[in-house]
Amino acid sequence: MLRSYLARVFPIDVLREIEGSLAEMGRLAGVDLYQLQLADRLNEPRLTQWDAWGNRIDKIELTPLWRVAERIAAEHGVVATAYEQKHGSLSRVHQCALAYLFTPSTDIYSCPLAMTDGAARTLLGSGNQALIDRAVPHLTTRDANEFWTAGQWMTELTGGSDVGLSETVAKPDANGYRLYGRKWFTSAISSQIALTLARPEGNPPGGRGLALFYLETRDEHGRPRNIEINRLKDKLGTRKVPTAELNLVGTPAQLVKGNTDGVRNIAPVLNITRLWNGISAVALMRRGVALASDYAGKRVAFGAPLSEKPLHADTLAGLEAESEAAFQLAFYVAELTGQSETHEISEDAASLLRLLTPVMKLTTGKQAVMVASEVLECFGGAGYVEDTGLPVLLRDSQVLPIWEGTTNVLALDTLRAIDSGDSLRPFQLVVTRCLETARDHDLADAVRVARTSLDHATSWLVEARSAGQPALEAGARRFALTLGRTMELALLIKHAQWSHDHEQDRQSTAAARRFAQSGVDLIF
Ligand code: MFK
Repeated sequence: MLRSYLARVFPIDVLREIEGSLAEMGRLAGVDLYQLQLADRLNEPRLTQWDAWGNRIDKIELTPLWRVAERIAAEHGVVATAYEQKHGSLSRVHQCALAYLFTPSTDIYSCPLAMTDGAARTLLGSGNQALIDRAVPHLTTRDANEFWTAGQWMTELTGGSDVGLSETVAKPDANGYRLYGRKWFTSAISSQIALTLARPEGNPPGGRGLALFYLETRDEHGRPRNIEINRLKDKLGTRKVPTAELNLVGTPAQLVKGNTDGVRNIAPVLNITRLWNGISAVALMRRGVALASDYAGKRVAFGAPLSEKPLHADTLAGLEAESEAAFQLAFYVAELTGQSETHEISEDAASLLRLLTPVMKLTTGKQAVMVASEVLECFGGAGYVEDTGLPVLLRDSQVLPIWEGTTNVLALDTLRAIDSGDSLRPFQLVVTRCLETARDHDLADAVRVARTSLDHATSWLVEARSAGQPALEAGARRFALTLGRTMELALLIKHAQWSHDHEQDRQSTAAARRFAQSGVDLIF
């Protein structure tokens, strides 16, 4: 799937240039990192709050897998590739392909990398030259000794969705600001810097009264800078991520961009991490489907391998279709993100990107949980037993619809994106263009399904708007998922036709046909 997609999207000479980096990452993920991941299964990060002499140290120790993952991520440019821009807008796609290969073997090391990427993009767009000079070279280096990761601290006791309610206060001092407050859920606390929101004293309530701050988490001796780490969160999954609950007790920080509009100014972090969320979703789905398919060829029951049993083969085909469809959408958003970063994007495509980022994140997040759950079932009881290494797939997938904006929050964001940018029109155009490429008779039914669900979503929006805000909001999730699945089907159809024409391969055609039967229109 990855090879076929890359062959469609990359010019052949560029593909030859990048292929080596991807093959090497594939080897690392399939051999070295995978072995380390299995050996690291029972390890978890540790917080030591006090030293023997009663000093508060709040030391974090990562697991061996994460320490190696950090080095490999830096050296292989899992963030840097997007900033070196050796291949213009396609550098973002190249980077996402690296992340896609890297992610399933590194137990959510994608979290600090996503934040690092988001912070680099945000700082570069902020115009704050001092912070750009200070941090961006560290965030985008390939030198593991110089590499910094970034955190994002937005969630407070008041919640992770309505961040305008944040209670952290920023008080000016001679060198900038000092922050006071409690962050209830952070990304990996092992990061060297963080972007966070706080309200400068005297500012009004709400997201506009917040400001975006940059801070460095530790001093030159490795001690936290006026930060108390109260505990690491005891989570269902993502257990290698040292997610912390902390108090800011006069933490030195600097404004990134103005002293208001923190929510707007942190939005580039949200959009980049939502892209990472989608790439992680398709990567975990791929790992699960690959394992289940492999097992089906080996496990004999009722006289034959599972792969020869029609019902089991049908179940696997459904999972394959979901993961191929999700893959096409996640990587299409990567393409648009790349075009936006190199300023090669039209106004229509920019508003489409604004719409598709939440749509893609929410659609692929739900698919990842469903696929992981089914993958475990494909192994019977073994899928439920920890030492197979399978249950973690489900636990880690379950975070994908929750963090970086829940399904419902992003469904409402989808409506906002449509209202603010007329983005449904370019959405319709892209779907229609994809469907127009299909000439293969075997794709005709799938094309009809995509057309019908696009028409239904369009007419539903008109009706729901006239029915009033409560009706519009109540249907927002079904609407957003329908948009996501419709775009997935359209992109899959386009790819299937291309693969048929250029590779004489019918796999994507089979996936498109199957996906079309799996519920694309979810609006009742
Ligand atoms: C592998 C992945 C790794 C992930 C690791 C995660 C670990 C970290 C754990 C966490 O912290 S998870 C918590 C994450 N929280 C969120 O993602 C926030 C979810 N909530 C939202 O996204 C809400 O929609 C939002 C907070 C943005 C709504 O807040 P407001 O105060 O009602 O903001 P509003 O008025 O909608 O937007 C303010 C401005 O920002 C507007 O611009 P203007 O000021 O010009 O009008 C919006 O257009 C703009 N904006 C909001 N979202 C945007 C955006 N602009 C661009 N893109 C967006 N996505």
